Amino acid sequence: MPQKKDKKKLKRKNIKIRNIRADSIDEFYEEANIPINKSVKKNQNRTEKSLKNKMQLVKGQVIEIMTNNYCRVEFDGKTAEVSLSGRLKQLKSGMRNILAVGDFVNVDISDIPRIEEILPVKNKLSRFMKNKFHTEIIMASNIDQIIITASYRNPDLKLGLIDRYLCIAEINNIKPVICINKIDLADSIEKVEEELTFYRKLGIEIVLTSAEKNINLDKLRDLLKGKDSVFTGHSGAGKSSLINKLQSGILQKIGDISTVNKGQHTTSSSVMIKWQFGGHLIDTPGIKILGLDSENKNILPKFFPGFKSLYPYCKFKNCSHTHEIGCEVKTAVEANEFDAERYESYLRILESLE
Ligand SMILES: Nc1nc2c(ncn2[C@@H]2O[C@H](COP(=O)(O)OP(=O)(O)OP(=O)(O)O)[C@@H](O)[C@H]2O)c(=O)[nH]1
Ligand SMILES: [Mg+2]
Ligand SMILES: [Zn+2]
Repeated sequence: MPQKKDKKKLKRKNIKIRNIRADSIDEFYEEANIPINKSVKKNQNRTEKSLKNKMQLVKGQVIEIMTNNYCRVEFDGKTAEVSLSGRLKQLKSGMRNILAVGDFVNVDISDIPRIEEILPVKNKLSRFMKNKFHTEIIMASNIDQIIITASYRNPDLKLGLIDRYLCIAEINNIKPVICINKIDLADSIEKVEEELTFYRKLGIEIVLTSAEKNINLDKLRDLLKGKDSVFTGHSGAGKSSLINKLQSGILQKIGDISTVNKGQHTTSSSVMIKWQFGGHLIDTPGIKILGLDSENKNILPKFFPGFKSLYPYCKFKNCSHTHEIGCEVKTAVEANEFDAERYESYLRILESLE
């Protein structure tokens, strides 16, 4: 039994205990140089064998986490409460949060439905507990897009905030959509467009809406159709108003679910709700505190909007675009080829992560 010794080894090597998912379990064991527990391996083989024999697997998506071992899965156009297979439970022991809302899974429906496999994720949004292990909590995975919502007036549009959310989207490999709401309070749309030139040039999807005056809600709906989306943005931007206008009652539904299961939620209370027009709204309470943290500081020079086409030409590979010589970003700013205000916004964000 190597576990005890290996735990020490882990400590010595100072390997971060992170969230390990079923699809990466073999990699984890290899990385940490731990021989895979024989009984786990045996079980795995046994499961694989019976898998071939009598299982009837269908692909589904986790839309709500109920308890540690139960979640709600959508498959074949319906939803069902499903438990983890014994093998996955075994892998899970000692690890938190093996499942997240948005995970695609293979469910065996030959008997009482059970999750047999968690499929690799394309992206995820996490937050980290402020404990010594910096434990990762996955709020949602397989997110198609993040709707960055900001009001044009009341409160006034702050592009610096949009920059921050764009960095988060880029770092997490999620497509961003900028939604400028309360457009009814703008004197001229041309003026609004002028303020957004930088983002338009980068090819970022932008929609100007008014939840109050029903402006461009059909455009927003078209963007959401068939996709799994997260709404984020400052308080008072109009997220709830927009969502309610798109589908009245949908937010109450979220409220119901989170109250009913209060106390049972051990990992996360994120939920996915179906839009009538197709796709899902991912509601995750953690989204309100979604932010950049100091760990992102080193990668920001590669993820700030618009830097992708410039930083490969900087003289230094790890250029921070602040003081280095031969910096392509600074050269572009000086030549008026890169928006100076956005560059300043970058410097402010960088500074805030000190
Ligand atoms: N003029 C105008 N007011 C709006 C519009 N959309 C929302 N509001 C108002 O803005 C305020 C805030 O809207 P909410 O929908 O609650 O904002 P939110 O983004 O959900 O805010 P949090 O839940 O705190 O994050 C409300 O008083 C809305 O009536 C709009 O398009 N135009
Ligand atoms: Mg709200
Ligand atoms: Zn540079």
